[in-house]
Amino acid sequence: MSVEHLTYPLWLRTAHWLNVLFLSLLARSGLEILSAHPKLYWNDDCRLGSEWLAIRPRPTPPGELFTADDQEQDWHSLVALPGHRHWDLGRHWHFAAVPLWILTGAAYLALLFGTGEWRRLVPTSWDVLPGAWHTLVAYLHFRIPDPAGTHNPLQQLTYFAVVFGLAPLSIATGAAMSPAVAARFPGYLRLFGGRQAARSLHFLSLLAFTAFSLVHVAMVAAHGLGRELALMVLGQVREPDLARALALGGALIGGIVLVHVAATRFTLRRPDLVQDAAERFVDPVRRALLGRLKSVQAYDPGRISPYLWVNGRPPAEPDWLALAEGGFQDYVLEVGGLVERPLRLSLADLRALPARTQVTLHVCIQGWSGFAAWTGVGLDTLMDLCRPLPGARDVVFRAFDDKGRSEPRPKASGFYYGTVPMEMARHPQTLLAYDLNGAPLPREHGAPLRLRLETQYGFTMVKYIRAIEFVASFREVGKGRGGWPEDNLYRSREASL
Ligand SMILES: Nc1nc2c(c(=O)[nH]1)N[C@H]1C(S)=C(S)[C@@H](COP(=O)(O)O)O[C@H]1N2
Ligand SMILES: [Mo]
Repeated sequence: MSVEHLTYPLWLRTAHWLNVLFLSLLARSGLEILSAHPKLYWNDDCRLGSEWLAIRPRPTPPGELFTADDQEQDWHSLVALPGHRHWDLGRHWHFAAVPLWILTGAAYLALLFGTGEWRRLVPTSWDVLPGAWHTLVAYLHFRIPDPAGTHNPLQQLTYFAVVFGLAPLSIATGAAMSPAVAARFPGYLRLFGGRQAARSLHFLSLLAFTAFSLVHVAMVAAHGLGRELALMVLGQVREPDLARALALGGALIGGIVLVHVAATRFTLRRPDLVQDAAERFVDPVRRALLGRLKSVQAYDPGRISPYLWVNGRPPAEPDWLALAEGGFQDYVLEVGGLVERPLRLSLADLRALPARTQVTLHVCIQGWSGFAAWTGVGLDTLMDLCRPLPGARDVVFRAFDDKGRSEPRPKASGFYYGTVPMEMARHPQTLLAYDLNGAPLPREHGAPLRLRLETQYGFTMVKYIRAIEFVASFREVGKGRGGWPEDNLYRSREASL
């Protein structure tokens, strides 16, 4: 096929430029998410020092309690969307772009196979392999093989690998990072060698996409910027059109840059509106896909991680400190709100109720994970005792820690809390845990009582529980976003992915 005959239909060109837009948004917001815990592992325990990649690692001050929040980094808006420790907001962009990118890809594939265009992309003969080799050798000798504009064998093979290998891999590994998917389909994680391996592969696919894009742009330049841009914006190469192609191509790239700049500035200026938009348009998609999954995790006790990371330092409040000094002998859990029978339970009362133990994978929204055995009372057992009224739709878990006082470098202050929809409160593995790995909860892991929600990210599992309250809606609690991180860090209450 000579260059005069190579034409790109409008839908193909549209898909190409949408792909550039969404992939670049995914890359920058993905890096923002990585800045929350810029370490990559192959083991799901995230053993200290076992990371294969640590970006700009910092030494930890000796003697201090070491928590995951200390690992967070401030990355520049040039690489991360929006940058500057706003990975909660970066997540909103990431999960807004994911469905749009996948829809673009699905439409592209449908049209590709519907129109016969696929012949240009899918190799139909093994000759493509030696052909690709010869093309590569030619490039390495700085010779431009074949008439410019046609898909040479190397180009065909590369595009094929990107569309049918790299893109599905990044989607599949992205899905594997969902705690809900991991909880419902533990076998799916094994496909990748675990959650951290999936996370590592997800990052490596970003590197592969970046390498592809750089080489792709270099090739476009090498083959003649004007001609190639004409193909990519006008669909065909005709000499008189070259100037117009350059202008149009420049405008498209400028438009994409403008979207990035506007998205970054708007997010930093009006994070509340970005959170609103995510609540309205992004969270319902995640909830519809993942919200109903129930955890079936039952890992072997042999899998328990030697070290479980800590996030959220113990309360600095005098009441909790006094209770801790007394071994929580005087601790009373208050259960109230919209219930038939309010309860006041000591730790001994809780331990007298039927107990459950589960070995599960804890997944923090920042990226790290770890296996642990949790023992406690099923929340359903407690609900059978207090009998929530029909109007109760959400359960509030209030904690002892005021984050403004418990953390050395707090992002915000106020008492930690979380809310759980009634349905999830009844999940078989929803647990009020008082033991970790067979011993009473250590202080830093939430003594004397903490929540386990095995399909959700760690931040939903309130530690240092002071009281439980049944309410008509989480909207009437705090600032109405569903929890302390949601109220103060613009995080989504949707914690399945
Ligand atoms: N009260 C309270 N609960 C909390 C937090 C906190 O800061 N305060 N941090 C949350 C986060 S972000 C995570 S990942 C888990 C960490 O549990 P761990 O420290 O036992 O590993 O607790 C969650 N529960
Ligand atoms: Mo977390």
